[in-house]
This record gives sequence, C-alpha cells and structure tokens, in this order.
Amino acid sequence: MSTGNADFRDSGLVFPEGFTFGSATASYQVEGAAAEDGRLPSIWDTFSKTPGKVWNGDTGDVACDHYHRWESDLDLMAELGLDAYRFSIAWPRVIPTGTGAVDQRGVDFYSRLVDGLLERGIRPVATLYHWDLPQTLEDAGGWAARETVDAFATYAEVMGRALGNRVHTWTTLNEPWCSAYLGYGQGGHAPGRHEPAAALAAVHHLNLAHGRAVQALRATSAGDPEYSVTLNFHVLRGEGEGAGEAMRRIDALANRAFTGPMLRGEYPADLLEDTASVTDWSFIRDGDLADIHQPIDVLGVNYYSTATVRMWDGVSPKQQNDGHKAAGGGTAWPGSNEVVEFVQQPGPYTAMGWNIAPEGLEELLLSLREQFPDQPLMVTENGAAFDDVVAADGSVPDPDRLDYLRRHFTAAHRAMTQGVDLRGYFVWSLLDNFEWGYGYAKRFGIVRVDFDTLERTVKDSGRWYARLAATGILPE
Ligand code: GCO
Repeated sequence: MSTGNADFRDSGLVFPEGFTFGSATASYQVEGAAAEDGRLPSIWDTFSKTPGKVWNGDTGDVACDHYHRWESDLDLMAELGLDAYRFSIAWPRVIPTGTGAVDQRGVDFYSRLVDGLLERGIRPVATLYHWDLPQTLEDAGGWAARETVDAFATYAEVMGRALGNRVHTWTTLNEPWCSAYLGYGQGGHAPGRHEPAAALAAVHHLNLAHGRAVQALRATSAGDPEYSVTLNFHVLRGEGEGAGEAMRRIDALANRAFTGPMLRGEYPADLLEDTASVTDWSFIRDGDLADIHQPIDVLGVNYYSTATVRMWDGVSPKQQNDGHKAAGGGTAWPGSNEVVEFVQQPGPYTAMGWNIAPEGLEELLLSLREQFPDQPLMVTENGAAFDDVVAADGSVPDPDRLDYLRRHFTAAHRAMTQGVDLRGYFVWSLLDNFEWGYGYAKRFGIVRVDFDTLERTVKDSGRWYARLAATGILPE
C-alpha cells in the first residue's frame, strides 16, 4: 500500500520531537469473533441482539474481524508510520464470566497483539474497559453494584501480570460518562437501563474501579508503564438567562463527577447538592475517595464537539440536542434533567450531527491545564464520521474528515504553544467500525472497511496522517 503523500504540502506547524501520533480502536467495535476461543457475551452482545437497540440490527459478531486480521492491521499502522496503537482488552475474552477462571486463549490473543506491535516499533496503549462488561456481572447488578469493582480489580491484576512488562500505557477506563449515564440512565447504550440513581451509583463504582485498577496494575506490572484514564469532556456553551447555572450543572455531572474524585480526591459539593433528589450517595464508603485518587502519568482526553445548554422553563417543548453517542430517547442528566435543555448548535456538522468546533478542543486543553497544571494530557480520541464515497479507481477521497482532522490538530498545536503539556494524539479511528447504537452506519476510520469483504483501503485522510506522523509537520 502506498501512502504516497506527495500531493500534500507542509503548513509550517511543527509538532515537537517525541510527540505521539497514534490511532485508536476498541475490542467490541473491531474484533468480531464474538464467541471464539471461549469469549462469552458482554452487555453489548446482549444489547445489540435486542431488537430496536442498534441501527439495522447490527452487532459486533464479525465487526472488522480484527481478531483474525490483527497482523495485517498492524502492518497497516506500520506502513502509516504510526507511533502507538490504542486498543482495548475484552474482559469477556480474558475472564469470560467476569470473575473466576481465566481463559488463557484470551490472554494469549492480547499477548500476541502486544508483541506484534512491539516488533513493528508501535507502542501498545491498552484500555482495560471500553464498555464490554461480561454479561454475568451485569446479571449481578453491573456497575450499579459494588461487587463489580472487586471483579474489575482482579481482572486488572490478571492483565498486569500478563502484559505489564510490555504495555507502554495502561488506561483503566474509556469514557465512564458513557458507561454510567448512557448505560444506566439514558438507556441508549448497554445495558439499556433507565435508572437515574443506578447511573450515579455506576459513576461512583466506575471511579472506584479506576482507582483500584491503577493500584492493581502498579502492583503487577513488571515493566514501567504509564497509567492513565480516558474521559470524554463536555465543552459547554450557555444560552439565555441562567446560562451559567445550566453550564455549571452539566459540567458537574459530565466532567467534575470524574475529575473531582480521580484528580482531587473529592466529589464536587454542587454535584452532590444537584443530585440530592436522586440519591444520597450513601454508596460512597470510607476510604473510597483515597482509593480513587491515584496519581496518573497522563490524562486521556476525548473530544469531538461542543454542547450548548440553557435552563428549561419546564413548559415549552424540551430540546435534547446533547449529541449522545446513542440513538433513542431518555436523558442522562440525573438531578438536572428537569431544569436544563440542550439546544441545537449552528453547523457545520459531521455525519453524527455533531458540530465541527476545533476551537472547543483548544479551549478544553487550556482549561484542563488551568485546572490541573501538573497533569500531562493526551488526546486519546478525536475524529469524524462522514459518508465516504469510493472513487472509480478504488481510492477513498474524504476531504471533510481530512479537513476536520487538520483543523483539530491545528487547535491542539495552538494549545501547546500556550503551554499545554500535550504528549500525543490518537485519531478515532484506525478503521471504520461498529459505532454502538448506530451500528456500521457511521464511518470514523482513516482506513475504510468494506463490511462485505472486510477489505481495508487507506483513505486520503490516512495518507495525510501518514505524512504528519512521518514529518511531525502538519500537512496543508
Ligand atoms: C467513544 C468511544 C468510541 C466511539 C467514538 C465515536 O468515545 O464514544 O470511545 O467507541 O466510537 O467516540 O462516537
């Protein structure tokens, strides 16, 4: 495959030596082989097989068949010249029932994957949890139950012993906001529950799982990996009277509900007050906050678009334009559902209907530096879905995605020139893949996947990215 990028010119924006250019995927979204080598169902296997939950009835049964094609996918990354690969480990492959017996075939798959990356000079960035909770644990309460935290800590120990001598960066969780609020509150993600109190219990148990996993990984990793967590931050704008109150409420629920415990060792007082009508937070036990508040080497930042909120009058038709990654109704804002609404933002939009606002990424990175001045950052996801068209010659021109990436990398560079300690950037995604509630209808890849043949084709955005990764200079 040629990444011939002669037709790109340099913009003059130079990223520092050692800046990491990577790409990201997730187990349920790309692996397929859903019942192979002992893997048992996750909540997403159950959810995607529940009629009406996922567009077109799509499931992750085959996905991109990365489970069998991982070597050629790693060759693709090597040919693109990427420095690192952010992937996730499927808990139900490694410990199929969530607790108890380890299936060595699952461990061996990830061991081969890590070795394959290292052989190609690509750094492994491994996420322990990217939403595929073993169904048996959900049957016992899922993230609303404290027992799941203990199971996660044990799973972390198993993976620390197995891969901790070779993984470059451990990421405990991907986007606990989605797991908790979309999974247990809004219901548009697995397990599809509509229980606001359970969603807040899940917030706490996911925070606790993060802290316990960092401790477990540190105790069992023979190498010297970095430790991280990946959060999807809401970058908020406000409208109308009470705009500040609307933004404060959502910032507490979406952002500070996680950064507070993880990076400050406390829940924000306003979050507890705003949600007092939903729960008394009595699921927090003595010592939990100290367990959660573990030092991390880098904070993973996922950013796609902004959100605009305003106080709702409780009477006029309520807007719900909060860009969920989920189809379906319901709202994910316990304690603020009845007082805040998300309003339509001006375009342009990606195929997800999310606005294109690169300035929001610069603003977010600067804000995180201000809040946590000594915390190195990593963009662990940024990318865009657009409806690609394959050209007659088989190439995939994707100018919209290329422009989106160019503008967001420019925004990140602007933040760095203002002092943000940004260590790297992972494009979501390496491959077109299973986009949760939207199934295969939304394509985020810099590499196209033909879901009939599973053939991969590098898109123009992939060739553009290869030029950036090779030179460190942003191509026009
Ligand atoms: C997420 C997930 C990815 C999504 C991507 C596009 O951040 O939601 O990590 O799995 O596919 O963000 O929605």
